[in-house]
Amino acid sequence: MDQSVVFDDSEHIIFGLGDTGLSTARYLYSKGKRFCVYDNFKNPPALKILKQEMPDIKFYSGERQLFTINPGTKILLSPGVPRSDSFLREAIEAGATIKSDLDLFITEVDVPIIGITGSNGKSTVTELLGAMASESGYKVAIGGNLGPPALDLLDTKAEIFILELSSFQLENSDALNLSIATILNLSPDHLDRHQTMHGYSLAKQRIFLGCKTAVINLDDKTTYPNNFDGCLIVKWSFDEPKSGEIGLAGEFPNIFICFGTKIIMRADEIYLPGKHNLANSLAALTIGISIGFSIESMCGVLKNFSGLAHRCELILSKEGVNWINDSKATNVGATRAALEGLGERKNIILIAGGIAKGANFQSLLTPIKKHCKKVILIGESALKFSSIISDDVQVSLVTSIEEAVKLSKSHSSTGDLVLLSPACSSLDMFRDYIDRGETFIKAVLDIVGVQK
Ligand code: UMA
Ligand code: ADP
Repeated sequence: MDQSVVFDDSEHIIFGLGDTGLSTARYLYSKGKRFCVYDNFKNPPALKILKQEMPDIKFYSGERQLFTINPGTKILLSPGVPRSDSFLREAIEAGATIKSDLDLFITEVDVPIIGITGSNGKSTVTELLGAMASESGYKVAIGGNLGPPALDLLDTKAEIFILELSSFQLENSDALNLSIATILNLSPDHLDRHQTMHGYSLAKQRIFLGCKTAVINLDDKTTYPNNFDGCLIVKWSFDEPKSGEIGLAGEFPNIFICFGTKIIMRADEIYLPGKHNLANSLAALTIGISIGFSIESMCGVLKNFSGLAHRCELILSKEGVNWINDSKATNVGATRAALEGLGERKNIILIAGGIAKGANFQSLLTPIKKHCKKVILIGESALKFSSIISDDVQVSLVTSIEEAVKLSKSHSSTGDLVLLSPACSSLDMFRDYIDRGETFIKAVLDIVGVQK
């Protein structure tokens, strides 16, 4: 630890120098504000860039007991830093207030900002809606939790901003007064950070603070605002819609998406597979209609949008077996959606496991029993995960993705589906979910071979 005495009376302290911290530093620097940067690590990812671009800005790490925190100091907190951090607690006790990059962002924007949160589907809906806005003729910028950070979007001069917002970001933000805010769904995630589902839900609920319109899923009460606070409520569901709502009508296989009594399109024309993507599509349509996007353009997007990498992505079909990369399934809700959306009879070999983030796997018991012929587990949670799987499903524990792919190859036959959908975060074995997905793709192509 550096023992030199540090006195810093900066008006703002940026805490955390990753993507968010760097975007915040660039913003404050461009405004000529007095600020410094603090990080628990001596060499955080963006330090080199900070030193190059803003050589006069002070960076501190580890000197916290020598720091002068004045009442009124604003800590611009990176989403990855938990509230339990001891420097943060000391700072709050000394009278500092916590703000987020989003609090700064909204002061600069006078066009509509749409905020999207939920446990799953945020990135998909954000991208879908971005494409819908573009097709409807708007200059749109998208970012937030899926990157780039919000403040990096300011230069785009967009007519609409669409932000994916995580519970971590919302926890740090004041009322964002969004034009449209939505919680898509809620299932256990990040319980290691928020402790309980109640705590997690309260963080998500902050998206509605001061919003003009709240978009809710009528089938899921966890998506309703706790306090209506005078905002307009717009609704979607899988049921037949009332006037002003989006929903479904008709009998299988002729199911139609309707806006009130008006038919918009056939549900089976949506390109993305699975019931969860039907939900995502209805949410995106409801937001789009609320803001005035062209219905025709939005339907065109839904018919062609092929989805994002690492989300139920087909990477190889060989000898009747489909190999699917769903590495972005970092919680049980996402893996459940993949099993229910893609599974038929017991034809899935599931590769799962990693860091459970405080969740238990109980809600996967039924879909695994129904759809999986085999489960292959990796990572920190493998033993805990295996304990919930019933005896009639074969389970193997392995130590690498490559081993999991080899085992899947030897157990699969025509009509099967090998699905990497971990229900866990990847950080025990990989850099991130992208690294995990790419490792899987490489192993499949190396071990199973390319398509003939
Ligand atoms: N740090 C500390 N102490 C800590 C934790 C972190 O000093 O206790 C420092 C580290 O040096 C770290 C820096 O703070 O490098 C920044 O940390 P950060 O984790 O907030 O990272 P950013 O690079 O700013 O990325 C954040 C989001 N990360 C998290 O929420 C953990 C990114 O979402 C987001 O893309 C980015 O802002 C831009 O908005 C990632 C994520 O995993 C993809 N999000 C979670 C999720 O999707 O489930 C919520
Ligand atoms: P997020 O940004 O919330 O993590 P993504 O769109 O990146 O959401 O998808 C993450 C994972 O969740 C993927 O495995 C995807 O298949 C799954 N998923 C997407 N939409 C939903 C939904 N509405 N309900 C449940 N799972 C979903």
